[in-house]
Amino acid sequence: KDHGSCLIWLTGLSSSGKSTIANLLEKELYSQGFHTYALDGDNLRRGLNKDLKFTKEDRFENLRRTAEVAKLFVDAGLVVIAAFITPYNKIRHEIRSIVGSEDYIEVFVNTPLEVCEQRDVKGLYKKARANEIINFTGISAPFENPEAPDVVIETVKESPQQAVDKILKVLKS
Ligand code: GGZ
Repeated sequence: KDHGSCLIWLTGLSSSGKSTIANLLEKELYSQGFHTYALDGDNLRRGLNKDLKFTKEDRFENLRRTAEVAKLFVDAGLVVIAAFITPYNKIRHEIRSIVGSEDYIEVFVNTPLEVCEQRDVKGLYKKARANEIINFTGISAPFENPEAPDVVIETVKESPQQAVDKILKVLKS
């Protein structure tokens, strides 16, 4: 597409740093004159997807609908930044095929579970350990490492700015 619209999809555990990177990426793209739109579990699960929970089936439906919405925005000429745990390779594959491989950049925010659990931004790991939350990714639900990510970010070694620079390089190539 000549307007350079595409979908940048961040996958990774809760507290891995997806939102931090997504926010900085959006700021950076905006300052470079791109029109962007950010999608995340917060804005989608409160509205369009509020009927869905965290079973495997509901996650698939959450992500499928999100990918369809993202596709509409990409068709409208936006750079869409999506930050969702996206724990299964099968659904990542489906997202790629909904949007089209040429318009899709998959970013694996690869932060070790121990580090995510230590950060525990919202205290959810603690609740999951206490069985107050069921099907919690990394504790009582699986996270499959991506098989074919376009970018891998190690937040333990790289700053958010370095992560964004890496994504921008792939975006522009
Ligand atoms: C994982 C959960 C769960 C369970 C609530 N498992 O750190 P957060 O809070 O802000 O991000 C998590 C968010 C995950 O929603 P996604 O739509 O990204 O998930 S998926 O891609 O798997 O559909 C977390 C919160 O929701 N949360 N319960 N059981 N995360």
